[in-house]
Amino acid sequence: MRRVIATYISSALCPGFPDDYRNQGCEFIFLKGCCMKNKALEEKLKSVGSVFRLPGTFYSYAVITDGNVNGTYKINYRQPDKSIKTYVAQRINSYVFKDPAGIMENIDLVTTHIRENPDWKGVSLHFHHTEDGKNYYLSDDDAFWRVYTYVDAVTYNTCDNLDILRNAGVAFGEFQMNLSDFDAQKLHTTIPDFHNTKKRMETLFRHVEEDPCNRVAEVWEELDYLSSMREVAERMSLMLMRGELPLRVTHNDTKINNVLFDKKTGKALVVIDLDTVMPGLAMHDFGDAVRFGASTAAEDEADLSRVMLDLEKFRAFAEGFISRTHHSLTPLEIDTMALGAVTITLELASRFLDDYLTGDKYFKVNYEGHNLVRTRCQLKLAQDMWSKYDKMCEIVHEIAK
Ligand code: GN1
Ligand code: MG
Repeated sequence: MRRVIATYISSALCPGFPDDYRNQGCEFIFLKGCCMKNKALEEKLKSVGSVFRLPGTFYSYAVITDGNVNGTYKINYRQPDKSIKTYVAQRINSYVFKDPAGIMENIDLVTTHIRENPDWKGVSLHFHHTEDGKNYYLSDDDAFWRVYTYVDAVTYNTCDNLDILRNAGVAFGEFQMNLSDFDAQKLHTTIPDFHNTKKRMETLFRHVEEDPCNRVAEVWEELDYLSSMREVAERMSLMLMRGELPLRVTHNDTKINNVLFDKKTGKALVVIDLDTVMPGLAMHDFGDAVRFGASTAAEDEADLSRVMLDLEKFRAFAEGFISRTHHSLTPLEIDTMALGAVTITLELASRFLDDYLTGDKYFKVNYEGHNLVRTRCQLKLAQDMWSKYDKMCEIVHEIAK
């Protein structure tokens, strides 16, 4: 049996299978050329669908391979008129999220708040409810599930189109502005110290001392670089502690693939993945989107010569983001936009490396050493960003003027 992960499998391969979000992967198992699905998973998805009372007959599923922590599946239901209706079922990673019910309450509060804004024109995700009125389901094996109606849209894991990047900036900027009057006290802290870079570094270096998997010897070079950049990486955490930067309600996971775009117009429809909406720094949101969207390569590119910050992409995203947020950002927030990108890139490198050193328990890995490849890629990107730091600041100030 050969296991094939295809980046995009069209309806031609699996008849009746509707077009996917363009860049999203679908996982199939091929047996002698015929498309076989994982039976146990299929049964699980069927039972989840029935708990959420999805109408029609279960028809097929596909694994969406985006996302490094939760399990995401497209599930297709045949309707009495033979049409196919598609949903997204997600298994929330309970190693990462200790209070999935809290996440769902946050999502309910945040999406309701956004919808109530009379100026808001986006698409809204429709989460389904179980018979007892819950928007999540705890299955027998202690897994947390949620289901929402699939939005026919396109997402990007890498993107060279500057208009799309500008639109992503608009979407994340608007998201932040829409939540500017939201009472942060109402939110559950879904992952404590999520973007506390100082704490992330402390955790990494504690695990270096402990070396539980005997992997430290392989990564001295990476640790040396992180040590040399530690003061830079921790600057924003200290500014926050000193009260110099305002705490806002932020998304905290602003990868460009967390924006759904209209297939025809390329305009952003909705920001998704609200699992980590918590109080945070605006520049972490800006920075994480730059880390992902303005890189010349994927987040886990193994050929480091291909990994760089593209200043034109940076400019396009910054234009979109600043166009929506400039009236509310403080001068220090504007001054630290470029630093936000460097910070989050170093932070993520430290998280990938920490996971590598402690046995790959947090992020999903597709192969042995995947977290180390991700670490090296993020460090190369951080290095390139740091060499372009003055230019990034210049671009931000040019736009903000
Ligand atoms: C995880 O699962 P995904 O792709 O939405 C992680 C983010 C990282 C990202 C790196 C809860 O997000 O913080 O930036 O991987 N989410 C969590 O790809 O840890
Ligand atoms: Mg996420």
